[in-house]
Amino acid sequence: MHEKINRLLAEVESLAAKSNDEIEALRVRLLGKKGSITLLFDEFKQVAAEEKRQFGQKLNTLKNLAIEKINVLRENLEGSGNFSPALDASMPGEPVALGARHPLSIVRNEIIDIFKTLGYAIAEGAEIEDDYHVFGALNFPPEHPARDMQDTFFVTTGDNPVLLRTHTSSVQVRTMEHGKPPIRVICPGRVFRNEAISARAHCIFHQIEGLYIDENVSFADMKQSILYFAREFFGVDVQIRLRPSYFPFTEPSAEVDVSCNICKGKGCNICKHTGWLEIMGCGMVDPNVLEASGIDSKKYTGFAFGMGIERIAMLKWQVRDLRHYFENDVRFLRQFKTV
Ligand code: 2U9
Repeated sequence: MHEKINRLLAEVESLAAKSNDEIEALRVRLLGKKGSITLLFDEFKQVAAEEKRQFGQKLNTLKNLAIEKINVLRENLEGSGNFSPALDASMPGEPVALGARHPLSIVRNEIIDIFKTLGYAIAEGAEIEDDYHVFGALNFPPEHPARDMQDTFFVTTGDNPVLLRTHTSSVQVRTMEHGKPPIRVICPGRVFRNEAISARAHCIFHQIEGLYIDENVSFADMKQSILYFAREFFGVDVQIRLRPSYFPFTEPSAEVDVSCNICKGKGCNICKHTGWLEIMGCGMVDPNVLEASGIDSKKYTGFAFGMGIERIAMLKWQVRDLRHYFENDVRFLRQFKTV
């Protein structure tokens, strides 16, 4: 092996070439898959353990020398003017693989754009909040289960514990504290709930909530705004229905369904043969909530609504398992590429 390395060292020292093709032929002969230096590396595997260090160093020197020599030959050829570039600088470049927006961002942006046309401003706030802005100001009674460790991630304990927000409503509370009606605001953001992860639930998810407060804002205004949103998002033929519900922060409250966009209301697996899909909750802001943030509930009324972005995105694209949204598997994400 010594001899072979020495012979190749001498050969490398005296390498010469007149064209790009000759240089490439030399490279393949020495360093290609079956090149003499590459084959020596295969042979090296059989060398006795005590000799490995000595041979290894020599072999690496040989390989580096060969690479360097070939590079020098290329540079010299370029400088000599005999260079015929393999690369045609006038050719269009290699296409760059562009990324795409995450499906949750696509849906969030679409929803925001719809409410922007109705004059809503966008507000964002902190993910780590205090109990007062997440629960207290929203009329949650002290014993409400959401205030339990089993439902909410607490950062500190005490009189006004710090926690990971379970909804973006704290952003609307702070908007009310700092501003005066009319208030028309849409609040997108990440929220956290202490839930087991499954196809239908996650401990982190995304919400968009909206709040509209002014004089004479009515339940009919809310219904019409939601119908407008549903038709813009799901299509002009969509119907909505409201079912009575309960939330501590709104009274009266309702769940909103849209007619199933898959079976057009006839009944299918997606809508569980009901013809309807639940998309959001809504209601008239409870006077206690207005008063807690310094808004005169005798003068002003308002409505609010909230939806989970994952759920809306699942309905839009018939995604059956929301864990796909968090795994960042490019095979999933590529399907939402728009360019
Ligand atoms: C203030 C006053 C009222 C926000 C609202 C809902 C109804 C609602 C859920 C939808 C699915 C949460 O993501 S989800 O689990 N939300 O049903 N949210 S009304 O009401 C507010 C917010 C702020 C000051």
